[in-house]
Amino acid sequence: MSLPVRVGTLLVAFLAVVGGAIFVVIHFFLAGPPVVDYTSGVAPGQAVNVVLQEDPQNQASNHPDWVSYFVQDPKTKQWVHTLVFKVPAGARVNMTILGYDGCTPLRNPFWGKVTGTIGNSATIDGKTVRALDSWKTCSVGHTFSIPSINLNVPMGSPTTVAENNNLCGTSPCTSGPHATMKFSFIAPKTPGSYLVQCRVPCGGGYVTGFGGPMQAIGFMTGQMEVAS
Ligand SMILES: [Cu+2]
Repeated sequence: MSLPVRVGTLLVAFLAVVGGAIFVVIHFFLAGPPVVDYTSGVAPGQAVNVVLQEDPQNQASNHPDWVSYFVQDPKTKQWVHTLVFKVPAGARVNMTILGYDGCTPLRNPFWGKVTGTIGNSATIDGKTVRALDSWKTCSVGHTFSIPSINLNVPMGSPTTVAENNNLCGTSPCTSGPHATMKFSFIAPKTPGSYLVQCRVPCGGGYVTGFGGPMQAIGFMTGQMEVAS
């Protein structure tokens, strides 16, 4: 082989390795979970209807056994594996959350209280609630909380032992025992990113239950993007 051919071959091989490394970094380390947009086509002052579900697993990531939220795309109605969604500033946000996961007791009964919603209440399967006692009954799966606006809503779970032994096993869930939570709140007037966090120690297999999905964006941690 002539020298130019050898140099050329070496260069091509080198660039292939560099390209592969760049792909790995961008694809696995820098790419965040997708943002589901609830702002397009919404007139000023109009309410938006955000639909989520929380599941015992996800089958949509490198960690299929982690508990996770999903967000429904308002246009396609497809479930997207993420907990990042965008709403208009100052809009009324009507939330519907399907709770397919089983119950886990809260570390602090304070997180069983509904705060920051219109009326400081939510409905679970049509019943108005202001607080859930996760120690008295098996009743709380996760929480949906946005700390900076004092929003905290405990998510109801299927309540019976039979239901908890027979949870939906393929995510995003389309059937199986679940509770349906509804509540509304007013999005902040200031555009920006607002942290969304679950307060149930639902990171099974991690120290104190607060690792894994609890600290991974798109699972039990997310962001509400408020658009200007
Ligand atoms: Cu959780």
